[in-house]
Amino acid sequence: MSSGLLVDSVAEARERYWDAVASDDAGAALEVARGRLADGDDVAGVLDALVSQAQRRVGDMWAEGAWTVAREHAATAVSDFVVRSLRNDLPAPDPLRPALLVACAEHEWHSLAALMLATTAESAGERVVLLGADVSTQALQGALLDHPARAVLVSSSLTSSLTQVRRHVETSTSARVPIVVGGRSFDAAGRRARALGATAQSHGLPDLGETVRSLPVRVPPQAVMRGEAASEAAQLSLRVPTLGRQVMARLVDTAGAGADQGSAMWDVVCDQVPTMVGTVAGALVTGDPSVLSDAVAWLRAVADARGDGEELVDALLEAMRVVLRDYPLGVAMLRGL
Ligand code: B12
Repeated sequence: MSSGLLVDSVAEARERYWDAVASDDAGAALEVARGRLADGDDVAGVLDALVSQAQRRVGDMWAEGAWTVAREHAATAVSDFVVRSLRNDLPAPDPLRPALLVACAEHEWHSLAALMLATTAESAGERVVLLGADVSTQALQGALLDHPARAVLVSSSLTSSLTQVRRHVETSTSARVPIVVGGRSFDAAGRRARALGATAQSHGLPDLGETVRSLPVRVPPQAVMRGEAASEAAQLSLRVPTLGRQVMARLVDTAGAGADQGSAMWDVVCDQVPTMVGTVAGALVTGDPSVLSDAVAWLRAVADARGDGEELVDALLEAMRVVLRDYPLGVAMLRGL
């Protein structure tokens, strides 16, 4: 599309954007996004209507087995380029304004969401310090010391990141700074965000400005979580790599012989082992079994879309029940599935 032409409807722009993403054409994708801005849409609206939608579709294409992981990465790179370019076009914010610290949970590599948050907030005149992917407790503490902060915004896509989100809640509130959480791992009703002690949850980009404006200036500190479930979650999340290897070994023993180890679903299930183990911790720390049941339902849907592997999902859950035997509350949740 040439830059002079109007993109006359959101639906049409969305399809043009998707075509550009799917054909790896970053220039064309940026042109569609800039076209929407020229037509009067704001940055939050453009990111929401084009980039969020496209990324969801990217995930669906992979889940259905229609796209490889490499294709998924290429498509994400196009949207990453678009968002960075739009961010680059924004005027510099007031350097004296208290900053919004935008971070992903520790071990969380879904950084495009954080980049979109940063861009949306900057387009509304906020000063943002973008800490990016996989932000450790120490890194967040350092940033809180380095910058007078209005709030911390944490993004978490993986259900296995919820325990790490809680650590950011403790870190941020220990400096009395409000913390807003969001991302795919949260539920629409805000139950998980409340359980983690977040000051607020915001779902989409369009309501981010209002959420930030309505935050208190200071919040009370949230002490380290106590109780059996929280302590099981903390121990489990620290041992995810080891437990993941043990689950994997058991899966190979029990399901490996019968299953086609060359099948696409075998690869998917093996890839998901650490996420699923960490998801048990996520369900425990939020006291919300649906964290686990949603993740399992998603895995079953992937198996279903690919036409095989339901029994592999069952074998994975059985291996987890055996390997996680020292985590009785987690096993009880696994039994309840
Ligand atoms: C792209 C992608 C990746 C890329 C990310 C690259 C990048 N630079 O971000 C890479 C390749 C790194 C990746 C890796 C993995 N991924 Co991935 N990934 C995706 C995918 C396809 C899109 C994510 C994305 O870009 N979303 C775009 C943003 C805009 O959408 P969003 O996250 O929903 O955020 C919106 C709102 O929630 C909100 N928001 C988000 N955060 C916040 C925070 C605040 C404070 C606020 C107010 C709002 C807010 O604003 C956004 C705009 O609307 C999703 C599928 C999907 N449907 O989301 C899977 C997905 C999230 N990944 C998944 C998985 C399992 C993985 C891996 C474990 C796979 C593997 N085996 O390696 C790893 C984990 C890596 C890690 N430790 O983090 C699963 C998660 C399942 C689960 N149970 O949690 C999904 C759902 C898989 C899928 N295909 O459907 N992934």
